[in-house]
This record gives sequence, C-alpha cells and structure tokens, in this order.
Amino acid sequence: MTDYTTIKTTSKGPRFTITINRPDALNALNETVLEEIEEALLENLDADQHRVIIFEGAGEKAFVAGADIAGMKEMTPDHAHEFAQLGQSIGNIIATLPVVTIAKVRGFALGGGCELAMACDLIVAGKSARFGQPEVNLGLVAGFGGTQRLVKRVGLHLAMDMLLTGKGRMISGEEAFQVGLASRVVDDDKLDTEIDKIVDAIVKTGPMAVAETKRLVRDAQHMSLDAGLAAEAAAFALCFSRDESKEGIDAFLSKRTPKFMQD
Ligand code: DAK
Repeated sequence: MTDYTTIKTTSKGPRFTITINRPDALNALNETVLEEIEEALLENLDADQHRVIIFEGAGEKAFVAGADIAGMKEMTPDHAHEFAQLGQSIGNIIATLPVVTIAKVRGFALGGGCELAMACDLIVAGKSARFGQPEVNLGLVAGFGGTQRLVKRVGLHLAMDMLLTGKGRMISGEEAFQVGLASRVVDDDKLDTEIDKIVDAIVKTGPMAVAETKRLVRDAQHMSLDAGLAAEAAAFALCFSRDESKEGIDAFLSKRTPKFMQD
C-alpha cells in the first residue's frame, strides 16, 4: 500500500478502507487530502478483490468537519476553481465506481464532510453524528454538491433550513436516519459490527448486478421515469448474457451458495 501523509488506506479481503487522518483539524479536507483520496481510488483499488470502500475519519470527534478553512484563507478565484474541480472529480469517481461506497460517520460531518458522505452509496451513522452545511457562516456556498444532493435526500424545506441557517441546524445521526439522509444509525460502538454486516451481505451478491444497480439508481436522480425504465429493462436483459446470473439462478435452484466471479 502507498504511504500517504493525510489519509491511511487498508485493504482487507473485499473491503478497502480510506481513513482521513487529520484528527487535530477534525479531518478537514485540504488539497492534499483530496489528491490522496483520488490517488487511492484510482491506483490502489483492485476491482477484482474489493467489493466495498469505506470512508471514515480518524479519532472520535469527527468524520470530516469540512473543507480546510485555513487552506481557503488566501485562495484566489482561479485556485478556488481548481479546488472545486478536484472536489467534484472525487464525487464523480465515488459515484461511478462499480463497487459499493460507505461513509462511516461518527461526530461532525460538516460542509465538505456532509457532502463527501452524501457522495457515497450508503451512510452508516453513529448516534454521535452531527450533519450540517455551515458554509454560509463563512460567507460561502456549499461547493461539493451540497445544494444539489441534500435537497434530493431530505427534501426542500429541511435542506433549506440546513443550508440557509448553517450552524443553526445540524442534525443528529438519529434524525439523519429518520429523514433519509443516513441509511442506518447505530450506537457508535456498534458501527464496525454494522459495517461488517453490510460487507457480509454484499459479498453474497453478484458484482456486475451490484454495479449495474448502482448505476441505474444513480442515473434515476436525473432521468425521466420512461428513460430510467428503458435503461432498467436493457440492463435486466444484459444480465442474461452473463455467467453471473446463470450462476446465481443455478445456485438457488441447486440449494448451494453461488460462486460469483467477474465476467
Ligand atoms: N478546517 C480547518 N480546521 C478545522 C476545521 C475546518 N473545517 N474544523 C475544525 N478545525 C480545527 C480547529 O481550528 C481546531 O484546531 P486548533 O485550534 O486545535 O489548532 C480543531 O480543529 C478542533 O476544533 P475546535 O476547537 O473548533 O472544536 P470544537 O469542538 O470547539 O468545535 C466544530 C467543533 C466542528 C463545531 C468547529 O471546529 C467548527 O465549527 N469547525 C468548522 C466547521 C465548518 O465551518 N465547516 C465547513 C467548512 S467550509 C468545494 C468543496 C467543498 C467545500 C467548498 C468547496 N469545492 C469542490 C468547490 C466545502 C466547504 C466547507 O466545508
């Protein structure tokens, strides 16, 4: 594994974990963190081995408390544009990876941290989680998808409340689960066990079926229903040209565990 300065990566069987490792700055995202995450995703991930990518923050206090505010102090508009492109590129990579991405959130997930979590397929929150979009407190707008993704997850009025009142409206792990922002919520000390359950479930699924399902669900966010249904029918048909579905169906009918390989 590559040595990084602001993140740690671990590869264990089907899981690849990226730990944002700046606990003294509550894991704030500076350019180095973003570059290292991008490199870890593009160069260290092995699609034949890894089925799940987990993002977490080092320490007990924060997942990620946002973009690094100190690093933005002297930023020029051109530099801010490059920073924006880097952040958006990571969001796109996470969204289009053929494997499942999970944000494991304990403590603060603010600004760019809330947005990084929302870019993932699943958010597993500890009860200590605090989600918020406090960019307006700094005289900024959200820049990593917050104004777009949050409204789709939690609806107009809660998104407006969080985005317009900033630190005035952070939501807990429990509330995030109730409003559909978090996929699951558990006590902090049960987070790892809960993620183990998810990984155990995913390794029993067909990798191509999961990748296609992820693509269809993501595309549904910006497609008409008719176009989405047509894409789903095409993907369903394609399954029948693959060994993966033959194996899944045969295993079920033979009452055995399927052995899925990448086609
Ligand atoms: N950046 C840098 N350092 C941070 C930080 C941050 N976002 N958040 C916390 N820290 C540092 C603090 O400065 C402090 O450092 P020392 O003073 O110890 O050196 C240390 O972490 C511990 O923080 P506190 O002492 O403040 O801890 P408290 O428990 O008192 O308060 C807090 C915790 C999370 C409520 C507070 O730290 C806080 O309000 N932090 C800032 C949260 C915030 O405003 N986040 C949004 C940042 S703006 C873009 C992509 C993304 C973005 C923008 C553009 N492009 C793609 C265009 C995103 C923008 C943002 O996220």
